[in-house]
Amino acid sequence: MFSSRLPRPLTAAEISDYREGGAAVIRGILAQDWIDRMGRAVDRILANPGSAGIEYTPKEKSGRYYGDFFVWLRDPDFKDLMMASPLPELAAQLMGARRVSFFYDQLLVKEPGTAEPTPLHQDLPYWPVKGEHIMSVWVPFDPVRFDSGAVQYVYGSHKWGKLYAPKSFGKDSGFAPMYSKSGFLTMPPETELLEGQRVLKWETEPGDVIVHHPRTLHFSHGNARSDLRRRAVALRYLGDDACFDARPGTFMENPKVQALLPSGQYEFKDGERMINEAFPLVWPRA
Ligand SMILES: O=C(O)CCC(=O)C(=O)O
Repeated sequence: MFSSRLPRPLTAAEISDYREGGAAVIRGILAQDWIDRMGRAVDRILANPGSAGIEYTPKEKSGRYYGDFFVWLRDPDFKDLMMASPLPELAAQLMGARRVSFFYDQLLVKEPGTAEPTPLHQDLPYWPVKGEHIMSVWVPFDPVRFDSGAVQYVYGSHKWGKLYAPKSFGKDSGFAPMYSKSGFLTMPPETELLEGQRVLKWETEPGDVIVHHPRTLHFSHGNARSDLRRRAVALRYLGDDACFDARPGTFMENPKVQALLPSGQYEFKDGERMINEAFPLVWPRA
């Protein structure tokens, strides 16, 4: 039986680490049966990439950095993870939200020997959403080590009051035309931005998750290990004050992403709460 409830109450320290630092590790949240089931589900997707799936690793190079979006709309295991696992309750408690809806899932796999990094970025500029109750839960299905692609987060950067223009994760991913319209600040060179900053990073075991705020700057290196895969999915949840932001230049303008959604389900008015078949209410449970 796959548990749908949190195995323990969150601690006050976990909640304040998330709110103050903009990222926190929450250990021992998913039982092994969820991990085994999702490991198999991820491998199915890797063997049968989606129509919006992106190979960030060029063909001639070693390893594989694969990304995909809205996998839950075609895979029942991804759907159960975002909806029927302990994660909606976790998101509600960390955000302090009464009602939580699901925005989308993003699969992010770095196979052994993958050089491609994930560039330093904040999530919010990529998304047509605004508000404070917006949260990502990064769920790894393999042990993650610092040299296998652990994600790193700039402490407190969600409170800097700055948003930097989105960057494409891969050169040929098809998103560059959208992002050039965003109008946000151009990010200074990464070394300059990271100089003197406290950077949070954690090695994790399957069952642990990492949560981060949509304005937190984060990045990861490639997977330099030959013995460890790094399969993970980032689940994006929206709470009480999150709503549609009609500004131009977001990833949902990409026709390949729109084609994943039931017709018209990505059209909202500015300021409207995004709840429909494609963005379902997941907490409290029906
Ligand atoms: O998995 C990674 O390398 C990056 C994760 C990320 O950017 C995210 O969860 O928003």
